[in-house]
Amino acid sequence: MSSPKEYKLPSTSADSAEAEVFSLSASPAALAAAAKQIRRHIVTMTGKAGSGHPGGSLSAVEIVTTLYFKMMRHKPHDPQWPDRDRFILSKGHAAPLLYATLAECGYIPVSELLTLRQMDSFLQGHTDCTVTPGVEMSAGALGQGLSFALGVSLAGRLNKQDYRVYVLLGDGECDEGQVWEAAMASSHFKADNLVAIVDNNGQQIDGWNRDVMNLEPFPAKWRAFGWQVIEVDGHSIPQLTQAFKKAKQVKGQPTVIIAHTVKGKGVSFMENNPDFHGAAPNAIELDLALKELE
Ligand SMILES: Cc1ncc(C[n+]2csc(CCOP(=O)(O)OP(=O)(O)O)c2C)c(N)n1
Repeated sequence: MSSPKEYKLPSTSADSAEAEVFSLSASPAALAAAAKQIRRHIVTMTGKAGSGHPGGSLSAVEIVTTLYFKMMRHKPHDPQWPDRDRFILSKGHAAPLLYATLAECGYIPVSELLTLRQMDSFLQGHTDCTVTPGVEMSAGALGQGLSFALGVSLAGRLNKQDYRVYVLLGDGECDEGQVWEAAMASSHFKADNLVAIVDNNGQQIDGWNRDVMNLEPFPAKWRAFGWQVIEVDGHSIPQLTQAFKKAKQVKGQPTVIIAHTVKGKGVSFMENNPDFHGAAPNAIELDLALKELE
């Protein structure tokens, strides 16, 4: 059986010194267009693959769009640039969201998105940092990303680098004890270059969090663990932008942005529908979804 091979950018790509730091004329209209295009990719990729996780990918589109298209310092043609800001996807099942964003930024060809979950593809169902440029951590087993992100943040401090570390967690993922061990350690070590964003869509694999494992009082828990807490509408790019800017001013403690979102956002019949946590749209549903996303 063959296994996925690492994708390398064509050799024309510039080296670290020459490659440009990504920038988009980040007008509200450009950001909204990028978000919509990413949503179209998510439903198309999962629909063509016949499997995948559209719901929790769609809920975090504005969070990831704001980071990659507005807030983060990064070079798509030099994914290993040492000074890049890091984005760590802890909820690794939202891989379609990350792949679509990386493609829209130019890390990988857009055409490759249709190979999602195929045997030899470098775009597997859960992220694999050994084969996909721009993916910082292999993920899929929930609960590990915040620990990893803290390590990356402390490495930056030790190496006297000023990059920032952003890690996206699911709210259901916060049922994992390891998240809270990492939360405790992050404030102990005063990791103020670390920002956790919780995609607070209220649902997980089996339905509503309040029925499976109640997380409330959620903001108070983070505060008790020593974090600066900011709550936003996770579909508002202006609110997310403000929150990321505010987090940069925080000294001596890490910041968590609790982003209130809707699972399946953007496609009416997927919104708040746990059936689309881990199931792809069929051909008719894909057609309907793309019409809604025109
Ligand atoms: C350690 C671990 N346990 C269970 C799973 C199975 N699983 C995949 S997604 C998921 C629900 C995650 O919920 P949440 O973090 O809220 O993600 P979202 O709703 O945003 O997709 C679960 C339990 C897993 N991937 N890893």
